[in-house]
Amino acid sequence: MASRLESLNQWVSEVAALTTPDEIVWCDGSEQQSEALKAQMLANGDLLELNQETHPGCYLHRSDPKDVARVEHLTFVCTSDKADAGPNNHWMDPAAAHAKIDGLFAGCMRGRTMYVIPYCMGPIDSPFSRCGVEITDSPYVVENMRLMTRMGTPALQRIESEGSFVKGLHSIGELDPERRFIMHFPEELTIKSYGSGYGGNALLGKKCHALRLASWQARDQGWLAEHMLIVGVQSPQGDTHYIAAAFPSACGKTNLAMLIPPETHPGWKVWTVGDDICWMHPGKDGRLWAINPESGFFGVAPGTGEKTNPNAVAMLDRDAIFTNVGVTADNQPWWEGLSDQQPVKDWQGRDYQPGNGPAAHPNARFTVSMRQCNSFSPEADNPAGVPISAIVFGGRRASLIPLVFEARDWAHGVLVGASMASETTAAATGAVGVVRRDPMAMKPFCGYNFGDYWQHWLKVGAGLSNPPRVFHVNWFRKSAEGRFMWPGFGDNLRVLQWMIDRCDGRAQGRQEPIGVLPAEGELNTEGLDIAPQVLDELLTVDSEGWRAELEAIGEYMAGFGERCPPQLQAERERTENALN
Ligand code: SAT
Ligand code: MN
Repeated sequence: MASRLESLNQWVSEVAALTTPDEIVWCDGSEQQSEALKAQMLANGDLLELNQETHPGCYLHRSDPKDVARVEHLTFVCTSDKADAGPNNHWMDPAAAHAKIDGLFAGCMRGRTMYVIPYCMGPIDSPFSRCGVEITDSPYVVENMRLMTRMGTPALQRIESEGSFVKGLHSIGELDPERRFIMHFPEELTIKSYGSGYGGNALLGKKCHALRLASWQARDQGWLAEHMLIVGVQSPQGDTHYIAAAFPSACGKTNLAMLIPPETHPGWKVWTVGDDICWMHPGKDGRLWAINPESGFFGVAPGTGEKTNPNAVAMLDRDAIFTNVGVTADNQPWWEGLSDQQPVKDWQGRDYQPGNGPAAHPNARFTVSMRQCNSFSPEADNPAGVPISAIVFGGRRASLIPLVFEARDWAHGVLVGASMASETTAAATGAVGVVRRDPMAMKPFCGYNFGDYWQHWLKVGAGLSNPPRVFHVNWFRKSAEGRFMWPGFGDNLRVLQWMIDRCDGRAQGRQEPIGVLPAEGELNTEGLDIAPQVLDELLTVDSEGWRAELEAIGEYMAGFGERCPPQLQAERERTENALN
């Protein structure tokens, strides 16, 4: 017996009977256990040592080349009523799903060790945190979970006193894409994942628990589980506003979360509370209070460099796991956009040849504790969370969508979030660069019917006496020549500054049919190298284009039938009428 909680021991025994591992190890989160696991992985090639002089405690993992991203087409939400999963999810009948995946799990851990990982999503002492146990046969998953969650003995103690937990069963199986499923049973608070060792497919605390299952729990319990970064923006006067921002995977959440203010902004400081997931609860003061359920970053490596994200580069020189990056001649990790050094090996361990494609896989990742980040906010450990002043939605849109606009009010903000769209990225398998609807950046992560989810958003907002303001941004507008029109990165602070001016009543804004845009002179462009006509274009509302966009949004929402809240269609019509 390894736990004081009988239901946990019982489940571990059942899983062991099904998967028949040689050995069972309970993970306590200790340094000792972690060192032993790493030594074992170094011995069997799961991990490769990187240059320990330049990168102490850093290791490289090369995944199976056919296992490099989330697999949305193999990800299922298994609810007793299909309509509860909604058109936004792949669905399977729960009994059929269990039968199918248990067939794969049968005997799959023979010759392997089964690890039992108790973890807590959120600060151990926060009432907003939720716990789970992941069972896995991948030591790489154990080490990643140790960085990404509060894992081990304190989590187990909380689970034992609460008596309930999310059950996550994972096996890498044969890493065969034909024998791969990521299944969610929200009614049973259970996840079963087979056949992949990569990221969100395998680190079950992240997308599977903290978004798909948590969004379901949040709906029942009156809170929001969202795909958002959380930052504190401190002004030279010393006041800090917390902002939560939703962008699809690989659209710059990590960069925005660690933003370094431009030289024109002395005295400004950005604090990182989280870079991917945000749980928000209505507070007694009528505001939304947010925690980051994670304790580490699983960030996209390519494109991360001194210019784009110096804070990330600085935190990656020690105690980090790199997955599918290249290496230099002196065995340092390398990816496109990092430095002028040349790679000698690519992500598959082949001699680097440009003809083979990039040295790092486009979805190559780093895993690191958030405590290593220079901009880490101690508020990330605050059990009460941080109060949210603004919610920001955004996607990659080459045309139409202005640099920034503010929704009229909460209900309009829900429409703005629900009608988000973005070009697809390498974070999931499939075509890259195709514009698709990605409401609240939750398309791959909402554990239930989007119609119900939008209704829940409306309900939560209606109960807030002091709701956050809601904005939409687009850092990715391109000129006719295909060049980005907005410099982005540190200069995005200028846009956040305008939002804070709106929150504090310093900026009047300009009323437009789609919402409120910065009035002439309100966006701080001091020292910014941008042509006035480019800025104009970034802040223009193209009525013609928007009419077409609203029509497409209407069609998209109609796909959710009766479950789509009439209030949302009404908001859409309001905008449409204003445009006409
Ligand atoms: O692979 S993950 O789902 O963890 C990363 C992402 O897509 O955001
Ligand atoms: Mn993400």
